[in-house]
Amino acid sequence: MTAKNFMKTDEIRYQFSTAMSTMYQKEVPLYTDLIELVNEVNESVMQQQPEIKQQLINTGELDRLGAERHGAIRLGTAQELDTMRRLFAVMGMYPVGYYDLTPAGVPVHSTAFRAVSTEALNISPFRVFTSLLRLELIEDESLRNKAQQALKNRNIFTNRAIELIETFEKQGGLTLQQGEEFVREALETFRWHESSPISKSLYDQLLSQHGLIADIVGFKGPHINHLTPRTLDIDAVQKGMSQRNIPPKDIIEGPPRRNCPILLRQTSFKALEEAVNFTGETGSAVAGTHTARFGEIEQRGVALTPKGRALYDQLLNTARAKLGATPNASNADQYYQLLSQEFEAFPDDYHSLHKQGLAYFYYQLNEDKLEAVVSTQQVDELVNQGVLRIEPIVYEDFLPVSAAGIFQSNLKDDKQSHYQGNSNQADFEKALGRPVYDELELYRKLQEQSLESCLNSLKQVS
Ligand code: OOG
Ligand code: NI
Repeated sequence: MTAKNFMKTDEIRYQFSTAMSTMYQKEVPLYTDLIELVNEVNESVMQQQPEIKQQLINTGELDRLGAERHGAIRLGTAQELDTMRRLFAVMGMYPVGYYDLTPAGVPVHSTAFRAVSTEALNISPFRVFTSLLRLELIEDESLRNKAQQALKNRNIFTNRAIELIETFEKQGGLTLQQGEEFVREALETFRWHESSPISKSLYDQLLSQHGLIADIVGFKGPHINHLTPRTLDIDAVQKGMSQRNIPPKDIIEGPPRRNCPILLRQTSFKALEEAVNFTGETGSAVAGTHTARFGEIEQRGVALTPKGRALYDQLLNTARAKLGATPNASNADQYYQLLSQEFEAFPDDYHSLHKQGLAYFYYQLNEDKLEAVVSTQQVDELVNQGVLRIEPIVYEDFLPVSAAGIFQSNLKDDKQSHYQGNSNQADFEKALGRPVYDELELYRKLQEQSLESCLNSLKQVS
């Protein structure tokens, strides 16, 4: 079989993300309302601010705007994570970044599986925030053992999905028919289950440790716990949710509202309380409920350099320290005010962000300026003369403080927990079976490649 007979991994990812969205909309109808709201807001932003639409055209993002979504899952064992890595590779998704959530009282560490090239991202930007439970942080030994046993008893992948992963690895690809079958089989892993294989009493014990532990150990599989469309105006969506009876989370996570969005702002609607039957060893069902699944919205902005990220972290931490509490409904106004005050120190126009080395940009040639050629190779000079245009490289990843806020607002029991564990990227990568990509390195390369290609074209002109 030759490579050209294989279904493109980008196409498999595209189909998978569409199938996932359809499934989740059936499972959580409120999510459909959210998508409608987001589409309306995006349309109106592009009508009122044509420059934003033009920017999306220049960076190739316009066509993917409506398809833009991420999801999240939580896994229980190293073995599950390792197989999940192989499953995502079939769809051209690779682990990028390491996020330690334990300092924020959430006993997991995480990565995001996503496409890595601009081209592939523009075909389908679908990504999955994937967390691994740190069972070693449960101090109660007997409970830890019970949790371990429950995880050992489950197999989250269908046999056919595993066969198709192996076929992919052996052949170097899947045929169209195999690819479509793979999408159906892989989807099974992410489905919601109304019955829990553990007893209600074990579930309650796990829940009293941490809502997340109950969510992972209590179910047959890692149900997708949210999907997230991308909006161009998250404040408008936050307001719109209340008007449509979609109950929003109290706080928008991330940076404040700005003219030039940076990184990522996120909010969600609160998780549903859903009926679950707990079966346990006895096999007779006991009725209960579980709270885990929600819908989220994200507004993405320009990716920051290490220098920009350090400034972001510093300003965010200062604002939160001044607030002196976890942001919530009762201090929201004060929190936003502190945040805006602190972020006055963060330049809010693309040229300053570029000049000060705070953010990553694509360089593009302004074709109409090429006649006035060009006696310099100085990048800043070329930008000043308008020969090179800068376009923001959108941030494709996540933020640990924001992620912790999203986790916490959607757990049944949102008491603050404290864990002693050290951040441990090496352990995570051992479980994963390979190192994660460094996201900053990926952005730096995109910027560098775009510059090289501009300078090459300029050489040819002059
Ligand atoms: C993941 C929460 C993190 C995000 O967008 O930051 C996340 C989870 O709740 O499993 O999805
Ligand atoms: Ni999310």
